[in-house]
Amino acid sequence: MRLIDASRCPYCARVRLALAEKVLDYETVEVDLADRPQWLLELNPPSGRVPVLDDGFTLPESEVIMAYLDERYPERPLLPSEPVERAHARLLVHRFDENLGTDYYAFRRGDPNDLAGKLEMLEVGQSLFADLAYAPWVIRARDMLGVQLPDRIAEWLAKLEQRPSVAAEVAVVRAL
Ligand SMILES: N[C@@H](CCC(=O)N[C@@H](CS)C(=O)NCC(=O)O)C(=O)O
Repeated sequence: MRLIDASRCPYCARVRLALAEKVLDYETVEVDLADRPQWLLELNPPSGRVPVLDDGFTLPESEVIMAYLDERYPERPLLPSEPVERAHARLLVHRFDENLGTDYYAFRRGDPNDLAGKLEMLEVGQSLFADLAYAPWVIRARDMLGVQLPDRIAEWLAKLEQRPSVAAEVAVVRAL
């Protein structure tokens, strides 16, 4: 298995976290986001976005890759087993932009935003799948952007960081 990856990309981090949770062996192809290779534009047209997983076939989109890995490698599940809880976890991730992403990127650009309000309201601790899908941005908000997390979110992240997968991602971010 191969992951077309970029250390600083939080969408790639979702996939790194899922692969680490599943304890799967994989190779990494690190891409320079500022100088995307032509082969990547051809692999994932038109933008050449990362992440892209190669598991004998090519799969882009972090949310889809996480769900694929969970179904293909069912040991150590990420999604809950109960259908209503599974649906809720997927819904939470599907609504990432409105729940966090849009305001995170507005904050990063210095545009008007409600990142603080979105962090206050964030639904966490309900499923590993959703927690892993949101954690890359919360880690970057704390460790790269210097955002003071609400106590509830700081405590959730501190607990999540006890997982080797998340601790490894924190180390990646701190080395950027
Ligand atoms: N919806 C995609 C978003 C991936 C994404 O935006 N990746 C960034 C790097 S962090 C990228 O490659 N952006 C290039 C572009 O949007 O043209 C996913 O979930 O995988």
